[in-house]
Amino acid sequence: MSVVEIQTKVYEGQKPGTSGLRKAVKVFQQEHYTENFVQAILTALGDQLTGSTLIVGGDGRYYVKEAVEKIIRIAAANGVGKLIVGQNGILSTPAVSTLIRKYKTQGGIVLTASHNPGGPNADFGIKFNCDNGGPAPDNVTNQIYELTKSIKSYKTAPNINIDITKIQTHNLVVDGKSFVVDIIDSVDDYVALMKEIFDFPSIKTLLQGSSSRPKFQILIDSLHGVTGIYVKRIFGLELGVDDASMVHVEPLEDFGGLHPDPNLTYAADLVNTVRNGTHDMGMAFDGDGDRNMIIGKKAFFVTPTDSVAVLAAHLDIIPYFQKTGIKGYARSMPTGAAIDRVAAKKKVECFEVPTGWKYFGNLMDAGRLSLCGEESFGTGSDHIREKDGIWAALAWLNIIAKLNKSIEEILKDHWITYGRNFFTRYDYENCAIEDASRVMAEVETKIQDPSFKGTKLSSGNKVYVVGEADNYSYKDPIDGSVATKQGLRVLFEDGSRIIYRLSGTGSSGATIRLYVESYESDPTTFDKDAQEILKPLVGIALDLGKIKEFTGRNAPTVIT
Ligand code: VG1
Ligand code: CO
Repeated sequence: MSVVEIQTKVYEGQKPGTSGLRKAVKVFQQEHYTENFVQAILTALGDQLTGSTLIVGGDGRYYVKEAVEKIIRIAAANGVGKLIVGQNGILSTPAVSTLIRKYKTQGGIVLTASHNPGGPNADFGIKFNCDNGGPAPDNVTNQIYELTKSIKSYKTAPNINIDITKIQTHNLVVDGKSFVVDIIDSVDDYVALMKEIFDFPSIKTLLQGSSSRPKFQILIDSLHGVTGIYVKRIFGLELGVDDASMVHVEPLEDFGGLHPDPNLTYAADLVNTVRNGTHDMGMAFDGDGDRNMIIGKKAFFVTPTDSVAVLAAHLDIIPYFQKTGIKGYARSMPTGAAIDRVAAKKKVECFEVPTGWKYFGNLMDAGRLSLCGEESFGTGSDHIREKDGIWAALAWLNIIAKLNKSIEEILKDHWITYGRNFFTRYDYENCAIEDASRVMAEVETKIQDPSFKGTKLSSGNKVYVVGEADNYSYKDPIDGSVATKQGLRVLFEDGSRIIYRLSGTGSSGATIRLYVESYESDPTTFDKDAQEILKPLVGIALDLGKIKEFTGRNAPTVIT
């Protein structure tokens, strides 16, 4: 097999966002566009590149197969020693992280736009994960981006044709050097890891029922994303869940037209079925399998903020943490602070990091973090370096099996012990970039005024006093790196918070995210609806950013 060098031109805007490069499929399909970015990833590996092993796989969306084919050829031509590729190009994001760690590779390339829709007219994405299994940190993605700005050519071995549908090892010689492509089962290694972490026998007893307790009925919705194949193996084969309880479990290139984002809006089917049915628990996952939504009987909603806090409170039930100990907790900045209260009570270290899983990795590598979460339906632990949807569902089941309580009872007990952090997020998707920028500028100007601190803001009969306000920046406690401009924060004296951010995962336009949180210790409030409790604060937030005026929107696209 011979190598050729292809001349190319620079494409503007190949800057990775919160989680990799995400653009419309049509953008990736432009001549040399995908190749340029892949070459930049490989070049950025520097000394590690020659003879390296990399994992390659994606969420099964449209264009994954084409991209895998291109990566195989470009990797071969650049002196990579071995690629481990999921069958049909399919690997969930948590599975890629698992494989990088298990086979101690130099990293992996994840082909996904995660929760963004798929298909020829929707989105695609490419993300690089480093040798710890986690998304590349800012210094690496910046380096990749710099390389894309000056690229003149890329190398490829155009005659390589590998059948990625069959599990098989291909030994090639490229330019006189050995090059191996190992097509592997997409699920095996991940399942093995889950079985080491959790108490599968007791989860199985819970799901099958026993003489002392009826079957705990679950309904799983994979939204036609990648988790379908993992769900069928783990819940179907290993845990004996019947087919009718697992829906949308065939990965499809366009997710069957669904928006593979597990929230109350896009997983409405699941929510309605559970609301009207007899299920004890419903769960949904996103396109690439790193997000999860958990609901209880009659669709009792568990916010991601509460979910990670409840897991934190009961983490010692899970066999993995009995072995490793509980090293620390963390959440992303906009995530509600419920887990902080658990950490304080249990005297465990707790960190706040910017949005995006890449910020948790250093803490985990340094042995200071066991469990973390994001309000965006991301929950995970140091078993890998990505958030992990199926892991979160299994963690809940393991805890339910032990506590022998319903999800609602577990939550209510939690609030009695710790109080309740009411939380909501408003997303204004696909706004004009100028409109979204005006909202952010409006808030930033206001909060930078020295007199803003101490201001009383009111809505209805509620008055909130501003304690602090800033544009959030974070210094990594391990390597000292600093991330600035991570979101505008208004922190009130009573602990309530309003946060404004622009999304870094969209492929066009701008999405404003507004996060609102308030803490209540009065048990008479616990049963109240979050929207009702947070209404005054939301009103203040909308006014402060003049959101209606600048965006022309009367309501957000998604409320969580
Ligand atoms: C969103 C979420 C963030 C998450 C990121 C990647 O980012 O807010 O918490 O880490 O998506 O998730 P942004 O910049 O759009 O707010 V995934 O499942 O799309 O990889
Ligand atoms: Co995802």
